[in-house]
Amino acid sequence: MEDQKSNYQENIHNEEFKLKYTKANITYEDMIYDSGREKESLNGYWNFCIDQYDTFLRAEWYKEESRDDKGRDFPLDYDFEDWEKVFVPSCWNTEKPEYFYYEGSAIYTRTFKYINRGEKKVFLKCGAANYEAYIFLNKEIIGYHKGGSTPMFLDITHRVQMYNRVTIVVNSTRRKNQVPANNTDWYNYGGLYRDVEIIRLPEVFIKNFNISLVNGSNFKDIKIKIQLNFKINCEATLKIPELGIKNIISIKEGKGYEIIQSQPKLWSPEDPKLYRVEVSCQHDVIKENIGFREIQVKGTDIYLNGKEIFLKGISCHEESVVNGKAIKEEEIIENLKLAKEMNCNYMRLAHYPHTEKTAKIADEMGIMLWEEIPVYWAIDFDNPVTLMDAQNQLKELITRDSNRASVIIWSVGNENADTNSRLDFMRNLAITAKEEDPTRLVSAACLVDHVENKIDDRLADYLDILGINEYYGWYDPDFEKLPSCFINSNITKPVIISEFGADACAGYRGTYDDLFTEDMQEDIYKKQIKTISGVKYIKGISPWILYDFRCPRRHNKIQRGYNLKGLFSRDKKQKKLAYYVIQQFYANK
Ligand code: GCB
Repeated sequence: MEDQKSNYQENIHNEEFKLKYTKANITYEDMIYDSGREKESLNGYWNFCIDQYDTFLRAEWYKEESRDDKGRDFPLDYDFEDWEKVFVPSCWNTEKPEYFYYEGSAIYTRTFKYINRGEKKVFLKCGAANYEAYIFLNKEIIGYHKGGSTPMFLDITHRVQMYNRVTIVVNSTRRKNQVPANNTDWYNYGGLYRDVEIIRLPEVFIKNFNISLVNGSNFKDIKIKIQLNFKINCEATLKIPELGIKNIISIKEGKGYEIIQSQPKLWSPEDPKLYRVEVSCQHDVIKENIGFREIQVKGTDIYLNGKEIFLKGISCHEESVVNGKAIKEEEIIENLKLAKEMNCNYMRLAHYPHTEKTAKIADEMGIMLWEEIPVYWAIDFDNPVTLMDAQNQLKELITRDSNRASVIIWSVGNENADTNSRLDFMRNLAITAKEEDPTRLVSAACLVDHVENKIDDRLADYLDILGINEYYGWYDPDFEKLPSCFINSNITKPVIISEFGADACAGYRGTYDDLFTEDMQEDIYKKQIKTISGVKYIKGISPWILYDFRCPRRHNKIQRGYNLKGLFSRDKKQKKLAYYVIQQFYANK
């Protein structure tokens, strides 16, 4: 390092160039509660440049140095203002054909003006950037974030000026030690694909708050937890006008906790009642709409508000043909509407945290949700750094959505081989989820034990609900194994069939035995439904999947880069035959 320093052009020789940036790591601990607050949007056109060799980071372009110490100009390899403009939020893959397959670093930069309006704190929020984000403000690194689907918050109070340049380097490279790792069955979109915003706050503000029914209180107790940014003693106020609630909550060392008796009308998919909730402390106020409901398991049953339920679900990726992962609000509403029309009461948001907008809209529309972190397939389970990353993504997700009534399940992973190191890793996550949020259920989508042909995953001991993915009739054409698998299994908890399905090209017809036809998909759905209906411990299903999605692993003449297990075509314009099987099944359930 010393040698390199004395060398002309250090940056081209230093392969440890990332170290000084990754030290600025930001995590769930840096999050602030931003829902129900006023924000200013930095969305819109940003200057953009693909940075294949990471030269921005290596050569410290953020410093914008253009002269040596004697005042002589040297040539620069960048020109922020001259770069092309791309819209934020978006995925670069869908912005231009030549970026479609690009994985690596890209630079987003823009300027903004800021004048203080009396606020004491200023935060920058970025909803998500896949996978790493290096955030710079006014020639300084201000944060580094790992995890492609959760938000990051940066306190810029002491760095924001009247004229500002914000630059975010996003790196979408897949790596063995990341979560997810190298291999997934979905497209690896890169980009700054969720909202970028500025939040102005007073000196003392509500860093986090959580409000929910107390489990087992007969729906009569509401508990509220408040955390301030300072460890001070003071008072906060909770108002829920429709319930006649106006309570003072005493805050000790920055924390407040109170149980309030009330009998709210309960949130449910049939009647997604939300209350206007207002929490304030000194000069800070949060106002948002929140629902109250209780979700529990007893034996092999699931209860919503004390009533036994069956989760009539569908799985869904966060994707659209046009926008990739940067799906728009209209698209989220469309997806939830399609699910409702199919008589669903539940959706599995696979395989990573979807935007917080989805849970908000699901709160309003009345759809229960399974939310998941991307501990998917082969993960570096022995690596403590990978575990920290997964833990952090889980905590960021839980913190973000903890007041969404629609969210009933946190899932800690999908289809991971049942090894000792995986068990340690995922047990850890399941315990974390429970500790962070005892009011919801913890699950994971597990594999069937194919050797013994039974459901027998050691992780089950740490889960409230066992998710099972099975593709009998499709990957395993011997459908008869499914009924025997259910008979062979010794089950003491509710089971959800978190996936089953088959590929079908919309409009492609044939016999029940012709692969990739709608007819074969329909036949498999009929057999699945018939078998599953007869199994008492199965308390929900989320077939794979609402609509076809991009997948770099699928290249036969029918797939052409798409996973075709959707009940709708990729543009959601065509319904496949299996759609009606599910719609009917749910109507009768
Ligand atoms: C699975 C995975 C899902 C895949 C699906 C498939 O088990 O969980 O991500 O897309 O199978 O189509 O093979």
